[in-house]
Amino acid sequence: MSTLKNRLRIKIEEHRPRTTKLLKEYGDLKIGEVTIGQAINGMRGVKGLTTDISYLDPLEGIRFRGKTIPETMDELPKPPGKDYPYVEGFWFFLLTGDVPTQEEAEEVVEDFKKRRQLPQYVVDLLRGMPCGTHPMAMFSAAIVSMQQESVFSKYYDSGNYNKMDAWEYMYEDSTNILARIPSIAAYLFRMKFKSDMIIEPDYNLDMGANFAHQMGIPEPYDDVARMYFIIHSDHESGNVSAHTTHLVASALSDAYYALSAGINGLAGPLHGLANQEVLKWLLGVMDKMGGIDPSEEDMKKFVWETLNSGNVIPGFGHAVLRKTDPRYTSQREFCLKHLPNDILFKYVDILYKVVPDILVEQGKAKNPWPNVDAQSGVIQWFYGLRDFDFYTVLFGVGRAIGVLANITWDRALGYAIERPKSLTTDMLEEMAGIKNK
Ligand code: HAX
Repeated sequence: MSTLKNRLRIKIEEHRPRTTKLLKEYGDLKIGEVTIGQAINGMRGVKGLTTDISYLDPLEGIRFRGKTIPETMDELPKPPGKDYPYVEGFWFFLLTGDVPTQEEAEEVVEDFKKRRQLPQYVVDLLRGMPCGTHPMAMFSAAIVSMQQESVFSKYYDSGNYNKMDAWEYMYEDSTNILARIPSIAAYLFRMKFKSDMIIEPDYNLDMGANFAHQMGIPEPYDDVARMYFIIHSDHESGNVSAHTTHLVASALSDAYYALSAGINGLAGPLHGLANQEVLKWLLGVMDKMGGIDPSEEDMKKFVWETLNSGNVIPGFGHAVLRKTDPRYTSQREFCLKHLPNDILFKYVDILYKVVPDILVEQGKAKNPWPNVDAQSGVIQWFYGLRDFDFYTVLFGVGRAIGVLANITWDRALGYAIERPKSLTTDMLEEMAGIKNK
């Protein structure tokens, strides 16, 4: 058994009594209440999920297994000479909560290489889809097409299904999926947007480097890939992609079904697709301002005009966060190092300087600070990814790491099938005392 799987087994055995005790002895303890507003408006803030993989603090931002993004980037093992950690080592970290040693991370890198090969039927499927198909639909279809390989599903059907061992099969499916999806993403990118000039995988490379290789983009895009996949991996379990994956897996659907469903949620413009919307807006701003180095005064004027015409400033604000998104900061630091003179980055930089004060003065947004999407597209654009429709696929590769770690733990802890209760509008009116008025 691999070091990772063995460590995970130990962690699961250590953790199980905690969940059992909470359920048995404190199961009726109230941890919150629900208002009519929450029942109608997307259950915002309702405390109804448990995960130990990540936690989103409104002021500190995301913590993966208790560590901030800078701590994660700093402490995890990196390929020699690189600035960002192995994605495979990050997978070890999300699953176990332990920072792997260099050797442990590299063992996972080797394991992923063995699982990387794409089945021919996935290639055939991608090639057979109508040319107008959105890359997210192709990505999702490719993932679910591999469901026939699910060892979890076969185990469930074997007649020997044991709740205590189910996580092992979920882990195997999840690892197989993760090892393959960067190649699926790169394949569909080259097929759709690079005249079908496919680049075969390099089995000597780690996930980040192989992704850059298959995309056909030179260094430091390998580090861009590592950073991008890590920062987009997890954001608690209530967001649409994480929650959907968890919900589908709660019916004991396997990881292929569950992740494909989560990816479909990520494709929505209010979720993952927002990153391309921000970049489109930014290019529009640049166009309107003549593509020249903008002055702060000109930018302030433009921002006020945008707000006064009833529009929001894309890339700013957040439903939970109340400070600059650390995922924004991480990408900003990369830009300052690698593309400080890029004109698009200069626009982002100047917006960072002027927008928060203006939003505070306007007094509407609860969070005047930038979110992850204000930066994401700029780096990809700089490295030649000019096809907006592909951006959310990149997000999806990253998001898979977090949600697959979550559903592996869901099975380890035997989380139940999800089944919240619905009420009718009549019932809500009755509770509000306005029925028949
Ligand atoms: N520009 C102008 N006004 C803004 C604003 C912004 N960037 N952000 C919020 N507001 C306004 C809202 O429109 C709302 O106005 P009304 O009362 O007139 O409806 C008011 O401030 C209060 O909103 P809020 O409570 O601060 O924000 P929400 O939780 O409702 O929404 C959003 C969070 C991210 C959707 C919001 O800030 C927004 O629209 N931002 C711009 C679009 C954007 O950046 N989307 C990417 C989100 C990235 C993400 O969440 N990734 O996970």
